[in-house]
Amino acid sequence: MKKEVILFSATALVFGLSAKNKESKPNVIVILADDLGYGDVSANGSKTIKTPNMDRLANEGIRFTNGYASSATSTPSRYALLTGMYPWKNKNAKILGGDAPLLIDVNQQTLPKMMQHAGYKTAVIGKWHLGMGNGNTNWNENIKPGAKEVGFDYSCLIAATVDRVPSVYIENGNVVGLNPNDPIEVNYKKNFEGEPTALTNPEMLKMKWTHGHNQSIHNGIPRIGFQKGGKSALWVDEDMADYFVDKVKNYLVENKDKSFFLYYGLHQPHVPRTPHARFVGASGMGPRGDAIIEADWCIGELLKNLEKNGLLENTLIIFSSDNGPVLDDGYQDDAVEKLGNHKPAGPLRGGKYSLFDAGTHVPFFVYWKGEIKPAVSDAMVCQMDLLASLSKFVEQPLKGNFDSQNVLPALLGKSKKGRKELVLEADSRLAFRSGDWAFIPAYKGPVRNQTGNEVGNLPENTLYNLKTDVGQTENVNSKEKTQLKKIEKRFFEIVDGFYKSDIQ
Ligand code: NG6
Ligand code: CA
Repeated sequence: MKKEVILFSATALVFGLSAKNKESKPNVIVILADDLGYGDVSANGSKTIKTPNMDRLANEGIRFTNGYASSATSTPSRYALLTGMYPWKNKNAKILGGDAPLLIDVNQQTLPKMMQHAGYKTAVIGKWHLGMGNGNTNWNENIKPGAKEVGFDYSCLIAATVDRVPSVYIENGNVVGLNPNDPIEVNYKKNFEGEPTALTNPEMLKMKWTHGHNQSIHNGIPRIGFQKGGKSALWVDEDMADYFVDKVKNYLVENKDKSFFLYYGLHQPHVPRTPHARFVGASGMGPRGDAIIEADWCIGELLKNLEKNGLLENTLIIFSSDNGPVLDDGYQDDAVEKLGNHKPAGPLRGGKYSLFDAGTHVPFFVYWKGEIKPAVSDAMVCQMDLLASLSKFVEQPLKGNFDSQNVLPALLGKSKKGRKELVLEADSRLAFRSGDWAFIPAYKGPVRNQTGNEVGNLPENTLYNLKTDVGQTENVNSKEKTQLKKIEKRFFEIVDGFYKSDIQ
C-alpha cells in the first residue's frame, strides 16, 4: 500500500475526510441483494449454504447482527436507502410496477447527489425499482426523469424486478438493443391484442406460476404486466448476472483513476430464479439456493476486479439485502420442496412482507481492506443511515430534513453504538424496534399472505425482547406493561401525522 494512502486512511477514520486529501477519496460501493435472508449467508451461521465471497466481506469486515432494511419489500427499502427518509412518509413508496413514474422527487436530497457534491462519480448497475419516466413513458425514446435526475452519472438497469415488464436493460435511459422497427410498448392494465400470455398460451412456458405472474411471456417465463414489441432487446434471464458483472467490471476500469460511488443492485435470489447453467445444481436446493451461489459469485467477481485494478484498499464496501427471504413468491421453482434444513431467515421470525423481524433484519456487512478491523457488531444500523453516515465520511454536509442517522463510527468499527430506535414498514403497516424491544401494534388481516410468510397481523399488541428471544416466540405484552406503554407512546409520537392504516 502506498504511504499517502495509509496516512490518508488513518485521518479518514478519525475525522472523516480532511480537505487536503480530497483527491484520493476512497471509493464507496453499496451492494444490495434482492430478498436475501439473514440466514442465507454462511457467515451468519448457515451450515446449509456456502457463500465464501459474502463471508469474506463479513468475516474480514464488520458483520452486523442488527442490520436493517427500512422495509420488508424492495421499493420502500430502496427509497429509504437513496433518500435517507422513512418510506412510509411517502404514500407512493409501495412495490412499483415497471411502468411507474420516478418515485423520488428530482429536487429531493439523495445519497448519490450528496456523493456528487463531494466530488464523486456515481453509478447504479442492476435492479432499480424506483420508477422512471413521467408515468406515460415512451420506451422508444430516452426515458426521463430517472437515475440521472436522482444523482447517478451512469446507470444500467432493469426498471423494476425480473418478474415485471419491460424485460429489457435500460442504459442511461435508453433501452439496450432496441430495433426501431419493433417499438416497445408496456401496459399494466390490459394486454395488447394477439399477444400471448401465460393464461392463453401455457404451452410456451418453461417455468410455471403459482400466484400472479400470468401475463406476458418472455424467455418462456410468465411476467407481471404486458409488453409488446422490443423483441431484439429482451434480456435473457440466465445471462443477467454475467451482463451486470460485465458492466461493473467496465465501470471499474473506466473509473479507476477517479473517486466513485457505485450502487450495485443484485437481482438474486428474487423470482424468477434463473441462475446461469454454471450454477444449476450448485446448492442442492434448487433455483433459489443456486441463485444465491450465483449472487455470491458476482460479489467474488467484483472483489477480484477491484483487486486487479488496484482499488481494493481504497474502497469501502457495504453489503446488505433489500428485505427478508421468501420461498414461494409466485413461481413453481422447488424453493419449498428442496429447502431441506436450510433456514433462510436464520433464527429470526417472519420473512419478506413481514413486520416480524426477518422482514427487515437482513445481512449487513461493511468491508474495507486494511482499514476496518474484522469484528462482529451488535449495533443497530439501517440502510437508511447511509446518507447521513457517508455524508460524514466524505465531509459533505446535508440539507433539510432526513430520518437518516450518522452511524459512521459503528460502520467503521470505531464504536459499538448504533441507532436507538427504528420504525419498520411492511405493506404500509408499521412496527417499531427500540433497543432490544420489538413492538408490533395489533393489525387486522390474514396472519400469512399467499407466500406462506407470516406478515405480522395479530389481534393484540405484541412486544418481544430480542435480546433473550431473537425468534420472537414469547409475546411479553402483559408481563412488561410499563415497557409496552413507554414504547407504544414513543412509537405513536414518531409516526403521528403520517400514520393511517388498519391498526386495531
Ligand atoms: C409481489 C409479487 C412478487 C414480487 C413482489 C415484489 C405477485 C403475486 N407477487 O407483488 O413476486 O415481485 O411483488 O418483490 O405478483 S420486491 O422484492 O421487489 O419487493
Ligand atoms: Ca426484494
